[in-house]
Amino acid sequence: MEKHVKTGVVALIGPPNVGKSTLLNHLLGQKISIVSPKPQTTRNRILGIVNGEDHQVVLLDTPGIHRARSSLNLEMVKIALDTLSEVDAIIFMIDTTFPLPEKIAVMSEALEKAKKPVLLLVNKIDLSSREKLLPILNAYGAFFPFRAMIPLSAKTGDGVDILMKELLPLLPEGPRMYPEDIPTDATERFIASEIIREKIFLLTTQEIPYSTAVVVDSFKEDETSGLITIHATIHVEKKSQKGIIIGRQGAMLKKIGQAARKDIVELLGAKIMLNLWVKIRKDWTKDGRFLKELGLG
Ligand SMILES: Nc1nc2c(ncn2[C@@H]2O[C@H](COP(=O)(O)OP(=O)(O)OP(=O)(O)O)[C@@H](O)[C@H]2O)c(=O)[nH]1
Ligand SMILES: [Mg+2]
Repeated sequence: MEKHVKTGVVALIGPPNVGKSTLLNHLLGQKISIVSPKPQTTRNRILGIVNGEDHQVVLLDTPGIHRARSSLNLEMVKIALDTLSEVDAIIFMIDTTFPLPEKIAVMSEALEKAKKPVLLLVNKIDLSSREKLLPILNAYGAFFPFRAMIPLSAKTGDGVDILMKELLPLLPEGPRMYPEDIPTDATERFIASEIIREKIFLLTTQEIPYSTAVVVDSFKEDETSGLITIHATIHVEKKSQKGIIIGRQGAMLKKIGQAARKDIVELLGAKIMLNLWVKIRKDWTKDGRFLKELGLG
């Protein structure tokens, strides 16, 4: 009989930009979920499988919960809140700069409704002093019956051992749900499109990252040479945005392509040929059919 371990599904939720995806990557020991200093980087639910001698945690990274207006953002928040119904435990993450809990009534309602054990993580302690933590822990502790409140740094890993120590007792025992050598259920195609999107988040400003979606149109490996050729389209909402993404004499598109290619090479451990196109897809952020194609809604 297969060995039983602590195993369950855990949602990683919280406001945008607090470090949810950084934590997922840290726990996986590799980059699966994209990260940027801009809010609303993650748009889909990203599944990461964290394996240990005595555990397998299926961690669901989600888009940051915020007051959404556009169809795209409403879908993102819905994805985050919907995960709460299908998990064994919830990790609710804030960071040390985050405002006090009264400001996030939407989330307390969602946490109460879920009726699952919830851990509070206060991330980015590497940026803050111990004295600043105490009022945050007091305020959040009065706001919701968290099973534990854990200060940590997803970047340095400080406190992550305590998180695992508090999390594992909340999970049932059973056989592993996934083989031990796969870190995610996301396809290489999808991760490649996300890496390209991350470079756009890192290299462009203002509304550009939020007006951009990336679709991998083809992904082909040459059997003999091992070369993987990827064709991807960067969709923007209007002409001016297309000009910015392409840049002067194609300089911006080249920069995005080079940075993305480097990461994709690292991820796949193969030679990569990356071809990028930019297309105007008017008002795609409101186009339900296209959002569905992107796995949103
Ligand atoms: N100093 C410091 N920075 C961190 C830490 N964790 C994350 N960051 C930074 O915070 C920013 C946001 O990190 P993400 O992991 O993208 O945050 P997120 O919560 O997934 O954001 P959304 O996907 O937009 O909801 C990035 O610039 C990270 O490098 C940390 O522990 N310490
Ligand atoms: Mg994220």
